[in-house]
Amino acid sequence: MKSPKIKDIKVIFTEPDNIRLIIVKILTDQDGLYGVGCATFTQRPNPVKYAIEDYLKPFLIGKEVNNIEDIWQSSYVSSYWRNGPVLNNALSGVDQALWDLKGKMADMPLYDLFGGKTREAAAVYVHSSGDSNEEVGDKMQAFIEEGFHHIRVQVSTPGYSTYGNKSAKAGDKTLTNNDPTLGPIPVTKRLKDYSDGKLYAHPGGVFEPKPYLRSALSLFEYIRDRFGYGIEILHDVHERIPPILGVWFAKEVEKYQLFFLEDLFSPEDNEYFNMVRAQSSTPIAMGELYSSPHEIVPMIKNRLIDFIRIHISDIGGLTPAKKIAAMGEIFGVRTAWHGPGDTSPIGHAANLALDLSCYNFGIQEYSIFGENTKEVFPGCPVVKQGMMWSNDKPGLGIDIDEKLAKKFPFKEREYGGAWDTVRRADGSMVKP
Ligand code: GCO
Ligand code: MG
Repeated sequence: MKSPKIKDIKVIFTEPDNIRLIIVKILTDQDGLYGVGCATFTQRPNPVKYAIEDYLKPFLIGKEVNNIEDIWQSSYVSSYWRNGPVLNNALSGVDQALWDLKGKMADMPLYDLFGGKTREAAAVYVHSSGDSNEEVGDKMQAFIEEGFHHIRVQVSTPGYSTYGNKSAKAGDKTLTNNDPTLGPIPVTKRLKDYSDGKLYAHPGGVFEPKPYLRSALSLFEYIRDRFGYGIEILHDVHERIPPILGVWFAKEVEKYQLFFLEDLFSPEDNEYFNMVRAQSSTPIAMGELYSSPHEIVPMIKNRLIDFIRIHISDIGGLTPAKKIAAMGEIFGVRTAWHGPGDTSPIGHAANLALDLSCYNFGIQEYSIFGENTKEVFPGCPVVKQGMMWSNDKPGLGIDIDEKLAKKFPFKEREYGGAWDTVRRADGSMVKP
């Protein structure tokens, strides 16, 4: 079949539910035939847009859309220096749009193109967060009644900034300095000093590892007391603790039988996963911060993780993700693609195409789509009874309503939308 050619490449910015999303649309020389892809790097949208409009677009106009692998390989090295979240998100937007086009031309949903379904639907996990163990438990109960079976649990550490919850605000009265790990300096004073009061994407504050670890362990004890072991619970450390405490924590939580423990370390501390493997059988998930094959391959090759948590657009799209999933299958590592609010519904549809077709699927993270988001993206994957279902339409099976998307322009943000600045009580930076 003669391949259509790329006629234009558009970048669409929209934030229907207060999270900045980046979409790529590839128009072909066949009227009405186009593809869509996710290029969402919510903290740095502009460089992704420039990388597409100023570099990939002139490089790709006129190329045949059939040749996805050749376009991916040549685009990947067209910058000579490669990898990293900016260039990979730009590449992902193009790549996912080409796969969407491939499915439309073959009149097949993408999972069929990838070898067909290995399961009817993809089990998802949702987030239960709260300022107390009881609040987390109550939200869990509601999710269980909706049919969810996998739930990520995160609780606030009283008086501190905690990932996955409202953070302590400056001068938070619940702060106490009778915590032996903090020493004599009045913590309340420190918090007032360091919070600059500006609005971050995630409000910052003071984080201390030991109070966090104690509150997380008390949460797991509470959850297992209240719900038993019939429900799967997950937890995201979000890289904030000194690595050796991560090794200790992975051992401490064994008795709570987590489905997985996520982001114990920052990517810079990958070597510590060797220690965890030697001392603990807690299932380990890592990957959302990886944006290069150099970070990913050793983790799979050495079986240092149980779940691949990669943010697919951060590694360049479906073309590399398919290969990483296949490598995972050979090494017994399962997939758990990153699925936060800052993955667009188009990105979630791309996750789902792999979830349904890969034998070594593990679990799919699902951040509940907002009402505006569902309007802007007709064909959003449907989630019911704790599972994500494909609509079986050709390609990714989802679209973007450009007119509606324009009604949700990017809002102004402090510092352009920086990730929150979280500091230790002594003022030193906490690395996410
Ligand atoms: C998760 C992630 C997210 C990230 C966010 C960064 O497990 O879903 O940790 O919450 O923090 O996607 O922009
Ligand atoms: Mg995470």
